[in-house]
Amino acid sequence: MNIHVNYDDLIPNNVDLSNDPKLKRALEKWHPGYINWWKDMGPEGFQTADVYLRTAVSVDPKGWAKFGYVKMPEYRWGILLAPQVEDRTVPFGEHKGELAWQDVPGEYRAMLRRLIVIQGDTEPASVEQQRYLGKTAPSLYDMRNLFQVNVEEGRHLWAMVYLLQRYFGRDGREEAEGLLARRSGDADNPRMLGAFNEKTPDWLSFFMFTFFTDRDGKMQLESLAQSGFDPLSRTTRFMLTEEAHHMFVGESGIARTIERTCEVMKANGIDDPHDKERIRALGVIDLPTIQKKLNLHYSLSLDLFGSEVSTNAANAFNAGLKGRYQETKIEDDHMLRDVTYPVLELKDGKFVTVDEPALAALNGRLRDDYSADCQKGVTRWNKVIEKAGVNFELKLSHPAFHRYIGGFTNVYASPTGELMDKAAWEKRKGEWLPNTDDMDFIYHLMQPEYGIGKYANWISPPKVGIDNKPGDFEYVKLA
Ligand code: BYC
Ligand code: FE
Ligand code: FE
Repeated sequence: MNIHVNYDDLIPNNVDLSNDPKLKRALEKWHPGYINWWKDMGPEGFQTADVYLRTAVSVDPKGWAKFGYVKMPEYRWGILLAPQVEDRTVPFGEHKGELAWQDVPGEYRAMLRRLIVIQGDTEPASVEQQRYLGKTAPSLYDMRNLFQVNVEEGRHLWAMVYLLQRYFGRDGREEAEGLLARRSGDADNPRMLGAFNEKTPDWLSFFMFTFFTDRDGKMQLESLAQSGFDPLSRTTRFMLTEEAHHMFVGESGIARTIERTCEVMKANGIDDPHDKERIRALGVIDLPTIQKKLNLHYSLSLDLFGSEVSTNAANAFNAGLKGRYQETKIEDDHMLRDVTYPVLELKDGKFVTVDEPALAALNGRLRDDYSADCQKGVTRWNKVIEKAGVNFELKLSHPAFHRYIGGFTNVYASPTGELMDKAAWEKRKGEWLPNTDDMDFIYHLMQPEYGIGKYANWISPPKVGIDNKPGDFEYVKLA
């Protein structure tokens, strides 16, 4: 197995591309369109800057990345698969125990292609959503992290396009074109999933997005990493190594914002976290506004799990294409015959837990695993608040709050799960989600800070630099 990557090819890879001329040609044909897309839809205004980026140069867990200054359009987006596990078998579903597939199983072709296309579609969508954020970066450190996330999402698109071009022939090539043609938020040709057509208008949203929405990415990639289709398993396994940094950017970004708010409150003798006027006047973000952004991005991300009870999910599991989170660590038959899973549902105006067939409830289960993972980060944020001696607690909103997909669609609930009618909800939604006043405040607050080693007033510096660089390191050399 190739641990090391061939960097001589136009497209760096560990899939022996030079010995597959047909695939090589197909990818090289797609490449210019990708670069055009990056230049049109990638980070606006910074394409000629030198950015201190990590590039994947190996799939060896002990040392897979190298750091150096790169102009983003010259980033080496490569095709990297985690090493093949010898004699790997399908870990779940009707084919459990059979040798994992090295080619697309004909009967599941359409289902598999759909999963890959949906996964692929989210990657460029997020780059599009984040394209203006460089203009308001709170520091060069943060700007660099934004661009790191962006180039890696670009690489994740390559990962899915490789699968489409390598394993799906003509319709795979058409889907690969479609991935460059759709646009986040476009009225005529939008991205496929709801949250990827929303705006990421400011850095608070960016941090929430990388915490909550990239974490959906983690959960979905973990499920696909279990796949009996071995190339999908291997490519998503390597994507997960990059994903950890994206969630770090979100979690630490919010933690630094909270830390700074609490620090400024203390220094000015403000004890009441709800004293919005005074806190905002000091140029930091009040904690209730952070809670509103949390409510927004968490609820949008919950929609990404699809319906809690879903035949699509059952079919993908039965087929051996998409497993559960940490499937191989779960102790059961991995077939889910005659077992149930408790799903929160609304029945006769009350929230009740219903035992649904476990196969049908796979999306609900993954969403629960996701919520538990989110809660760990929120608990760490609350420690920052507690340590500062401020009396405030951030909370994940109730799963029925602000939902457009699944069993809670058209349900009107507050973030604590209090039910009401639509009119009452509409009247109060500005208490729970960022309203125009909040958005105006954030918009005016977020002015760029491009000084070396300097940070905008609303956010604390990080504890350590990227690649152990010192505090005065020039992460982005602006052209
Ligand atoms: N928006 O049975 P259902 C990431 C559609 S994020 C719009 O409820 P299913 C990243 C669904 O397509 C990870 N439509 O759900 C993060 C279906 O339509 P059709 C992305 C939606 O199919 C940050 C119908 O509703 N990867 O990587 O079991 C930055 C009924 O579907 C939505 C994946 O999602 C929605 N939210 O589950 C960068 C993995 N939800 O086919 C990157 C691949 C559902 O009837 N995708 N629908 O027309 C999947 O596993 C599944 O497609 C889903 C949906 C989990 C998304
Ligand atoms: Fe990604
Ligand atoms: Fe990501």
